Amino acid sequence: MEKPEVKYLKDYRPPAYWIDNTELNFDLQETNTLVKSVLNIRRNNDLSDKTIPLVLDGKNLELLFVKIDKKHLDSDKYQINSENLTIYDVPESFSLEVTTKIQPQNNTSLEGLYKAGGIFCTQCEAEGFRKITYFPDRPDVMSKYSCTITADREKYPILLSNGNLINSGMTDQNRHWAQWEDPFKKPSYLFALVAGDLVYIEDFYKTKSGRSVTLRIYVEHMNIDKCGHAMQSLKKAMKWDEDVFGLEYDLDIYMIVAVNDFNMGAMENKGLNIFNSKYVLAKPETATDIDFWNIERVIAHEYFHNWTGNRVTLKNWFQLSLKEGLTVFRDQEFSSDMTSRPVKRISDVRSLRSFQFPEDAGPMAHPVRPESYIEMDNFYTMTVYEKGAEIIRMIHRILGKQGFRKGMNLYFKRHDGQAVTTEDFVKAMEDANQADLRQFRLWYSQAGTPEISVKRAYNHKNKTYSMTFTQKCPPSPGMSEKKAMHIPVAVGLLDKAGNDMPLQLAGQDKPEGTTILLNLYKTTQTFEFVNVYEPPVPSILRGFSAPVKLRAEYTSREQAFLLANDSDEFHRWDSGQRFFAGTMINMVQGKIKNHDPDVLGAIIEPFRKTLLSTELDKAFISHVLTLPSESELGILISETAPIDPELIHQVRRFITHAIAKALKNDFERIYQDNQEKGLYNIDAESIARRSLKNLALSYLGMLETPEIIKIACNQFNKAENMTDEIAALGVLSHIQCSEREKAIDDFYQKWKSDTLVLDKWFAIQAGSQIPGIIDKIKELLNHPDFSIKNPNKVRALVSSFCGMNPWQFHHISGNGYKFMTDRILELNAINPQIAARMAGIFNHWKKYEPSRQKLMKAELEKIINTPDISRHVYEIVSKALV
Ligand code: 0A1
Ligand code: ZN
Repeated sequence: MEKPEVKYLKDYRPPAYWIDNTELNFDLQETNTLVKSVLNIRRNNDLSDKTIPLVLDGKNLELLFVKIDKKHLDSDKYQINSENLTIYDVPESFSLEVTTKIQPQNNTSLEGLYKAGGIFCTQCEAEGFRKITYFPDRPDVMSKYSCTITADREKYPILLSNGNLINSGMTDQNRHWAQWEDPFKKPSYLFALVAGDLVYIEDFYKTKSGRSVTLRIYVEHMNIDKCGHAMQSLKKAMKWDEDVFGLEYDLDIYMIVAVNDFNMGAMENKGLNIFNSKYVLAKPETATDIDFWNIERVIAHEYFHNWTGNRVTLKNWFQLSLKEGLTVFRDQEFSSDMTSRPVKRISDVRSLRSFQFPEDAGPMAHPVRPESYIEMDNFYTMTVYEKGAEIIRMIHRILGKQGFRKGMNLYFKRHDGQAVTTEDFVKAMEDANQADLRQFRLWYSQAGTPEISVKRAYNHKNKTYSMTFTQKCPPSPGMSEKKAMHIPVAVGLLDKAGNDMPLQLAGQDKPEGTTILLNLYKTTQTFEFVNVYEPPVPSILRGFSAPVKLRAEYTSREQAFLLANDSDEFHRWDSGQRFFAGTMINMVQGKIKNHDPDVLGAIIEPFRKTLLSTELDKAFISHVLTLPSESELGILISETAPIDPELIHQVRRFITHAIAKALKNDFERIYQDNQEKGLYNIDAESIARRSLKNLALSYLGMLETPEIIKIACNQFNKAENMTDEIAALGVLSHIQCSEREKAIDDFYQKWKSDTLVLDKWFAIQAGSQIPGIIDKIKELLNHPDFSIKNPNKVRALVSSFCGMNPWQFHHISGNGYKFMTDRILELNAINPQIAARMAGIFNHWKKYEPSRQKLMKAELEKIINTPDISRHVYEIVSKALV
């Protein structure tokens, strides 16, 4: 294909025209939908050039009429091409009326206005509004919207848009209409419309200033009994944002709609959030504990966007992290307050390291504030979201909780109602605290994960302890030289007994606490602690105070010691993971022999101690005892050697099996002791108990004995909640036995009418460790309940195979790779966004051993040489091939 255009941050120019009011009129029909828009347009007089034509974005639209100030415009006064409508010689201020025709029922990209499962709905972020009508589809053009929807009354009894319902009525016997008005100015990406046969649950929230807000969750009829948890989550989020940030909701109604066909998790459209049903619907029988948590998190995330994203929005898409990094930070803090802070931190860091670190070291590496893109949809990345949140977390640490709050207050005071940049945010933080974040800003502009090494030395005579930190950041695409960053590193020192030492830096007159924040500014920097009464074991990067790779060169004895003693739970967990990973990596690399009893003993003893601990929180125990996955091991290995997924699989399997065998009795006891007592509950303690119990079951499952199969079947058959049911099915799914087949069939029969539960059924099979599972997966592509058009189904069956089954995906036959390429090419024509996400699976091909490299490269070449490849897929694949 021709090289698509690249957009650059440096080319940003303010808009030439403002749109003060946008009046939309939708006539929803079965074959054609008519969209009429009336825009009040005003030239941006800040620009000196008064002759710039009006350029509107539009894609896949059929233009019917254009009128200026109510008069039809002659066709020689405007021009259309596949991307724009350009109108020349327009007055300084005028009204523009445009009527377009679209076919939402044929729109499989799930972007713009689309119809799926009989429901009309929109997804406008990032650039989907241009698929609805001609408009300056950019976030710095903010406008007041009103929206009138007309549709068949029986098929679409519910008609929704942003803001407040102003009026409604009948046009004839069969068709009705509703008019909505949003009093707040917003960019086009926050526009939303829904029409369908939906029902809702309703509740109310009284804001801290005493206003009553109506809360509604709209779903398909059969899901009305699964909305309670989402509603409770929303109310908790509203309260939390008032308590922690003083932020109140601003409209009289807040609506959430759940749809099955959705590219992402959810969307924060003003007053009318549209959600992937996966993040709304839950009852204990159908949703797991993790699902319940995710719903609470995503509901909160979208709600928090009302301030961080909607009230203060983006100047351009390069600033995406301004709303996403900040909102992820807010949802993480919310979840920490609702559940357990250390456990939340552990799972967030685990996912950051598993997904964001590799992204930042691969061909798609980009700064949190990117400099360029081909397709914005490809930049909804772990870097923009999760690394962006880490940046905010560092600011929070550096300024402290109160300083951060002061910064937030100033940010809203200055920028409410505006479209701004990450720079504006940092400036507000700085100004509110008289802080200097000049060097810190590099976190936004430099890609790559900084690496920190530490040299430590204890001086017996002077009782001093010095730590010398050296930072470096590997080169990224288009950015070879990196400057030293401002990196906050939280440190503690443990004495021989495992207690925290009081910390006193040279120059301080007394100790200040037992965790200290060391600020690194230079490439190499030394810190000296005084009055250190014995050689300590340092606990470095407590709470994961910065998103860096730490090369601390701990001995395995120190790691085991920290696992047993560190008062910082994050670092305690991290030490355990490094310890377990280190042993497995040594085995993969042939540095130690599999059957060395000392090696196994060295792993099993700390494992047993943690498993049987009575003081530790059970959720924490489950995290510590979840060994680094095959993918995580691959990432660690790839830093020094090529990845061989088959070898990693064998070693990890060997170790888990050995642990299961050695601790069989302990696991059985834990399994029994943590059975449900009394009623099922979703409080943190019950969730932790179930997770430990099911972890024990999964280790026992490694033994594949008839006895264990019986236990798993028993749990599967008796389970009254999805957490236990799916955990048991998961264990059976890896064991070749007749009980496995029966359980898979029974599960299908029981849940065949619940599409979200069927996603779990597909995913469990895709993750099965039974050799040759790819044939089963191919067969499932033709299952009547599978649909390549539904992103959740694609993620369940196709992505789970790559993610949960790396050794089979990377099978040396290349069959896994071919399977993926076929899916990517199939999806390219249906839904380019999802196709591009799938294509990312080959991003790390260079990290593998030569034969697999060659195979993956061939697939990438096949994709890029396919005619009609979308811009989305082109961007990912062309960058991977560089
Ligand atoms: N802004 C939403 C997620 C979202 C992002 C992109 C989309 O299409 C390209 C759709 C939704 C959020 O952060 O929740
Ligand atoms: Zn978001």
